[in-house]
Amino acid sequence: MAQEIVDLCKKAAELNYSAQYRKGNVVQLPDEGKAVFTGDLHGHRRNFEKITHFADLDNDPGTFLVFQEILHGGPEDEYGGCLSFELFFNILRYQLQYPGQVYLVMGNHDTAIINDTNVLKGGKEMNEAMKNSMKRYYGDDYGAIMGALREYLLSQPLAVRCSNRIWMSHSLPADRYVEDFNTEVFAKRLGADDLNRQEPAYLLTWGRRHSMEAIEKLSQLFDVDIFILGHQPQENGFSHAHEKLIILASDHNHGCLISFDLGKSYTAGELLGCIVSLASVA
Ligand SMILES: [Mn+2]
Repeated sequence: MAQEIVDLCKKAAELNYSAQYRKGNVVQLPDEGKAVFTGDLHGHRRNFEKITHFADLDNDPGTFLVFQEILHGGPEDEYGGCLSFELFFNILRYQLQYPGQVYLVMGNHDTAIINDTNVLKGGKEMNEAMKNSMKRYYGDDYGAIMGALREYLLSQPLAVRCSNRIWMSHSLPADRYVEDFNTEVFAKRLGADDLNRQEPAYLLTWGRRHSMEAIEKLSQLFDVDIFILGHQPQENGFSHAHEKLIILASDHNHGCLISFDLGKSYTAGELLGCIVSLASVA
Protein backbone atom coordinates (compact mmCIF):
# COMPACT_ATOMS: atom_id res chain seq x y z
CA MET A 1 0.00 0.00 0.00
CA ALA A 2 2.78 2.42 0.92
CA GLN A 3 4.60 2.01 -2.38
CA GLU A 4 1.38 2.61 -4.32
CA ILE A 5 0.90 5.95 -2.55
CA VAL A 6 4.54 6.99 -2.91
CA ASP A 7 4.38 6.19 -6.65
CA LEU A 8 1.03 7.98 -6.93
CA CYS A 9 2.48 11.18 -5.43
CA LYS A 10 5.56 10.97 -7.68
CA LYS A 11 3.56 10.41 -10.86
CA ALA A 12 1.11 13.17 -10.04
CA ALA A 13 3.98 15.58 -9.21
CA GLU A 14 5.65 14.78 -12.56
CA LEU A 15 2.34 15.45 -14.26
CA ASN A 16 2.06 18.80 -12.45
CA TYR A 17 5.47 19.94 -13.73
CA SER A 18 4.94 18.70 -17.28
CA ALA A 19 1.27 19.64 -17.77
CA GLN A 20 0.61 21.15 -21.18
CA TYR A 21 -0.76 24.45 -19.90
CA ARG A 22 1.68 24.99 -17.07
CA LYS A 23 3.97 28.00 -17.50
CA GLY A 24 6.27 28.40 -14.51
CA ASN A 25 3.97 28.16 -11.49
CA VAL A 26 0.85 29.35 -13.28
CA VAL A 27 -1.51 27.21 -15.34
CA GLN A 28 -2.48 29.29 -18.40
CA LEU A 29 -5.73 27.87 -19.71
CA PRO A 30 -6.54 28.12 -23.45
CA ASP A 31 -9.26 30.32 -24.94
CA GLU A 32 -11.65 27.44 -25.54
CA GLY A 33 -13.33 24.83 -23.40
CA LYS A 34 -14.81 25.18 -19.95
CA ALA A 35 -13.46 25.99 -16.49
CA VAL A 36 -14.87 24.46 -13.32
CA PHE A 37 -13.28 26.09 -10.26
CA THR A 38 -13.95 25.11 -6.66
CA GLY A 39 -13.28 26.66 -3.25
CA ASP A 40 -11.70 24.98 -0.22
CA LEU A 41 -12.78 21.34 -0.06
CA HIS A 42 -11.47 20.44 3.44
CA GLY A 43 -11.87 16.69 3.13
CA HIS A 44 -15.53 16.87 2.05
CA ARG A 45 -15.94 13.62 0.11
CA ARG A 46 -19.59 14.06 -0.83
CA ASN A 47 -18.87 17.45 -2.40
CA PHE A 48 -15.90 15.96 -4.27
CA GLU A 49 -18.32 13.40 -5.76
CA LYS A 50 -20.76 16.15 -6.71
CA ILE A 51 -18.03 18.26 -8.29
CA THR A 52 -16.72 15.38 -10.41
CA HIS A 53 -20.25 14.43 -11.39
CA PHE A 54 -20.88 18.02 -12.50
CA ALA A 55 -17.55 18.35 -14.38
CA ASP A 56 -18.19 15.06 -16.24
CA LEU A 57 -14.61 14.88 -17.55
CA ASP A 58 -15.31 11.53 -19.28
CA ASN A 59 -17.62 13.28 -21.70
CA ASP A 60 -15.98 16.69 -21.64
CA PRO A 61 -12.30 16.55 -22.68
CA GLY A 62 -12.29 20.37 -23.00
CA THR A 63 -13.16 20.96 -19.34
CA PHE A 64 -10.54 22.01 -16.78
CA LEU A 65 -11.30 21.29 -13.14
CA VAL A 66 -9.41 23.03 -10.33
CA PHE A 67 -9.37 22.10 -6.63
CA GLN A 68 -7.83 23.83 -3.63
CA GLU A 69 -7.23 23.14 0.06
CA ILE A 70 -8.30 19.51 0.24
CA LEU A 71 -6.10 18.72 3.26
CA HIS A 72 -7.41 19.33 6.80
CA GLY A 73 -11.03 19.07 7.86
CA GLY A 74 -13.59 16.35 7.16
CA PRO A 75 -13.63 12.92 8.80
CA GLU A 76 -11.52 12.20 11.89
CA ASP A 77 -10.16 9.00 13.42
CA GLU A 78 -11.15 7.91 16.93
CA TYR A 79 -8.41 10.12 18.44
CA GLY A 80 -9.58 13.26 16.65
CA GLY A 81 -6.86 12.90 14.00
CA CYS A 82 -7.56 14.34 10.56
CA LEU A 83 -8.25 11.82 7.77
CA SER A 84 -8.49 14.24 4.84
CA PHE A 85 -5.36 12.62 3.33
CA GLU A 86 -7.53 9.64 2.24
CA LEU A 87 -9.65 11.90 0.02
CA PHE A 88 -6.51 13.73 -1.09
CA PHE A 89 -4.90 10.54 -2.44
CA ASN A 90 -8.19 9.69 -4.21
CA ILE A 91 -8.07 13.06 -5.89
CA LEU A 92 -4.51 12.41 -7.08
CA ARG A 93 -5.72 9.15 -8.65
CA TYR A 94 -8.49 11.15 -10.30
CA GLN A 95 -5.98 13.77 -11.51
CA LEU A 96 -3.89 11.04 -13.17
CA GLN A 97 -6.98 9.72 -14.95
CA TYR A 98 -7.45 13.06 -16.74
CA PRO A 99 -3.95 14.37 -17.50
CA GLY A 100 -3.89 18.12 -18.03
CA GLN A 101 -7.55 18.56 -17.09
CA VAL A 102 -7.36 18.46 -13.29
CA TYR A 103 -5.27 20.87 -11.20
CA LEU A 104 -4.78 21.48 -7.50
CA VAL A 105 -3.50 24.94 -6.60
CA MET A 106 -1.28 25.54 -3.59
CA GLY A 107 -3.05 26.48 -0.36
CA ASN A 108 -1.67 27.86 2.89
CA HIS A 109 -2.16 24.57 4.73
CA ASP A 110 -0.06 22.91 2.03
CA THR A 111 2.76 25.34 2.78
CA ALA A 112 2.48 24.38 6.47
CA ILE A 113 2.68 20.65 5.66
CA ILE A 114 5.66 21.13 3.33
CA ASN A 115 7.61 23.10 5.93
CA ASP A 116 6.16 21.31 8.96
CA THR A 117 4.93 24.48 10.64
CA ASN A 118 1.88 24.94 12.83
CA VAL A 119 -1.57 26.12 11.71
CA LEU A 120 -4.07 26.81 14.44
CA LYS A 121 -7.73 26.59 13.53
CA GLY A 122 -10.57 26.65 16.04
CA GLY A 123 -8.05 26.06 18.84
CA LYS A 124 -6.65 22.92 17.17
CA GLU A 125 -3.25 22.50 15.55
CA MET A 126 -4.19 21.11 12.14
CA ASN A 127 -0.81 19.96 10.84
CA GLU A 128 -0.12 17.91 13.98
CA ALA A 129 -3.62 16.39 13.84
CA MET A 130 -2.98 15.09 10.33
CA LYS A 131 0.57 13.89 11.01
CA ASN A 132 -0.63 11.91 14.04
CA SER A 133 -3.48 10.23 12.17
CA MET A 134 -1.14 9.42 9.25
CA LYS A 135 1.34 7.85 11.69
CA ARG A 136 -1.42 5.68 13.17
CA TYR A 137 -2.73 4.80 9.71
CA TYR A 138 0.54 4.06 7.90
CA GLY A 139 2.80 2.98 10.79
CA ASP A 140 6.39 2.40 9.62
CA ASP A 141 5.56 3.72 6.15
CA TYR A 142 4.64 7.16 7.48
CA GLY A 143 8.01 8.75 6.70
CA ALA A 144 8.08 7.62 3.07
CA ILE A 145 4.48 8.65 2.48
CA MET A 146 4.84 12.04 4.16
CA GLY A 147 8.00 12.70 2.11
CA ALA A 148 6.19 11.87 -1.13
CA LEU A 149 3.18 13.95 -0.11
CA ARG A 150 5.44 16.96 0.56
CA GLU A 151 7.10 16.57 -2.85
CA TYR A 152 3.67 16.51 -4.49
CA LEU A 153 2.45 19.57 -2.58
CA LEU A 154 5.53 21.50 -3.65
CA SER A 155 4.85 20.64 -7.31
CA GLN A 156 1.45 22.34 -7.30
CA PRO A 157 0.93 25.49 -9.36
CA LEU A 158 0.27 28.72 -7.46
CA ALA A 159 -2.53 29.96 -9.70
CA VAL A 160 -4.62 29.41 -12.80
CA ARG A 161 -4.96 32.21 -15.32
CA CYS A 162 -7.62 32.11 -18.03
CA SER A 163 -7.31 33.80 -21.45
CA ASN A 164 -10.48 35.72 -20.61
CA ARG A 165 -8.57 37.46 -17.82
CA ILE A 166 -10.02 35.52 -14.89
CA TRP A 167 -7.51 34.48 -12.21
CA MET A 168 -7.90 31.72 -9.66
CA SER A 169 -5.65 31.10 -6.64
CA HIS A 170 -6.07 30.11 -3.01
CA SER A 171 -5.61 33.69 -1.86
CA LEU A 172 -3.66 36.88 -2.63
CA PRO A 173 -1.06 38.86 -0.65
CA ALA A 174 -2.62 40.92 2.14
CA ASP A 175 -2.84 44.68 1.65
CA ARG A 176 0.49 45.66 3.19
CA TYR A 177 2.41 43.17 1.02
CA VAL A 178 0.88 44.17 -2.31
CA GLU A 179 3.18 47.08 -3.13
CA ASP A 180 6.40 45.05 -2.94
CA PHE A 181 5.05 41.69 -4.09
CA ASN A 182 7.68 39.91 -6.18
CA THR A 183 5.99 38.32 -9.21
CA GLU A 184 9.18 36.39 -10.05
CA VAL A 185 7.74 33.68 -7.82
CA PHE A 186 5.46 32.72 -10.72
CA ALA A 187 8.41 31.93 -13.00
CA LYS A 188 10.92 30.08 -10.80
CA ARG A 189 11.01 26.45 -9.75
CA LEU A 190 9.64 26.52 -6.19
CA GLY A 191 11.66 25.22 -3.29
CA ALA A 192 10.47 24.79 0.30
CA ASP A 193 12.27 28.07 1.16
CA ASP A 194 9.86 29.99 -1.09
CA LEU A 195 7.07 28.99 1.31
CA ASN A 196 8.69 30.40 4.42
CA ARG A 197 6.91 33.20 6.26
CA GLN A 198 6.93 36.48 4.29
CA GLU A 199 8.22 34.84 1.09
CA PRO A 200 5.98 35.50 -1.96
CA ALA A 201 4.41 32.01 -2.21
CA TYR A 202 3.59 32.23 1.50
CA LEU A 203 2.07 35.70 1.14
CA LEU A 204 0.03 34.61 -1.87
CA THR A 205 -1.63 31.74 0.00
CA TRP A 206 -2.15 33.37 3.41
CA GLY A 207 -3.59 36.87 2.79
CA ARG A 208 -7.07 37.79 4.05
CA ARG A 209 -9.55 40.68 4.05
CA HIS A 210 -8.21 42.47 0.98
CA SER A 211 -9.23 46.07 0.40
CA MET A 212 -10.68 47.16 -2.90
CA GLU A 213 -7.49 49.19 -3.53
CA ALA A 214 -5.28 46.13 -3.03
CA ILE A 215 -7.41 44.08 -5.42
CA GLU A 216 -7.23 46.87 -7.96
CA LYS A 217 -3.41 47.02 -7.71
CA LEU A 218 -3.11 43.25 -7.97
CA SER A 219 -5.35 43.18 -11.02
CA GLN A 220 -2.88 45.54 -12.72
CA LEU A 221 0.17 43.66 -11.45
CA PHE A 222 -1.16 40.25 -12.61
CA ASP A 223 -2.85 41.73 -15.70
CA VAL A 224 -6.27 40.18 -15.02
CA ASP A 225 -9.81 41.53 -14.50
CA ILE A 226 -11.41 39.21 -11.96
CA PHE A 227 -10.09 37.09 -9.08
CA ILE A 228 -11.69 33.88 -7.83
CA LEU A 229 -10.28 32.76 -4.48
CA GLY A 230 -10.91 30.33 -1.64
CA HIS A 231 -9.28 30.47 1.83
CA GLN A 232 -11.82 32.69 3.62
CA PRO A 233 -14.86 30.80 5.01
CA GLN A 234 -18.13 31.48 3.16
CA GLU A 235 -21.26 30.52 5.06
CA ASN A 236 -23.38 30.84 1.92
CA GLY A 237 -20.83 29.13 -0.34
CA PHE A 238 -19.61 32.31 -1.98
CA SER A 239 -19.38 36.08 -1.75
CA HIS A 240 -18.83 38.94 -4.14
CA ALA A 241 -16.33 40.60 -1.83
CA HIS A 242 -15.44 43.46 -4.20
CA GLU A 243 -16.22 44.36 -7.78
CA LYS A 244 -13.26 42.25 -8.99
CA LEU A 245 -13.24 39.56 -6.29
CA ILE A 246 -15.37 36.44 -5.86
CA ILE A 247 -14.65 34.05 -2.98
CA LEU A 248 -15.87 30.44 -3.13
CA ALA A 249 -16.21 27.66 -0.55
CA SER A 250 -16.89 24.00 -1.38
CA ASP A 251 -16.53 22.47 2.08
CA HIS A 252 -20.08 22.29 3.46
CA ASN A 253 -23.73 21.76 2.51
CA HIS A 254 -24.05 25.26 1.08
CA GLY A 255 -20.81 24.87 -0.89
CA CYS A 256 -20.53 26.04 -4.49
CA LEU A 257 -18.48 25.76 -7.65
CA ILE A 258 -18.20 28.12 -10.57
CA SER A 259 -18.37 27.01 -14.19
CA PHE A 260 -17.79 29.25 -17.20
CA ASP A 261 -16.80 29.28 -20.85
CA LEU A 262 -13.09 29.97 -21.44
CA GLY A 263 -13.85 31.50 -24.84
CA LYS A 264 -16.17 34.20 -23.50
CA SER A 265 -15.59 37.47 -21.64
CA TYR A 266 -17.43 38.03 -18.36
CA THR A 267 -18.19 40.88 -16.02
CA ALA A 268 -18.10 39.94 -12.32
CA GLY A 269 -21.90 40.20 -12.31
CA GLU A 270 -22.16 37.71 -15.18
CA LEU A 271 -19.70 35.39 -13.42
CA LEU A 272 -21.88 35.39 -10.29
CA GLY A 273 -24.56 33.88 -12.51
CA CYS A 274 -22.13 31.02 -13.26
CA ILE A 275 -21.98 29.92 -9.61
CA VAL A 276 -23.58 26.52 -9.02
CA SER A 277 -24.76 25.40 -5.60
CA LEU A 278 -23.50 21.85 -4.89
CA ALA A 279 -26.83 21.15 -3.18
CA SER A 280 -28.40 21.35 -6.65
CA VAL A 281 -26.01 18.74 -8.11
CA ALA A 282 -27.20 15.13 -7.91
MN1 LIG B 1 -6.63 28.40 3.44
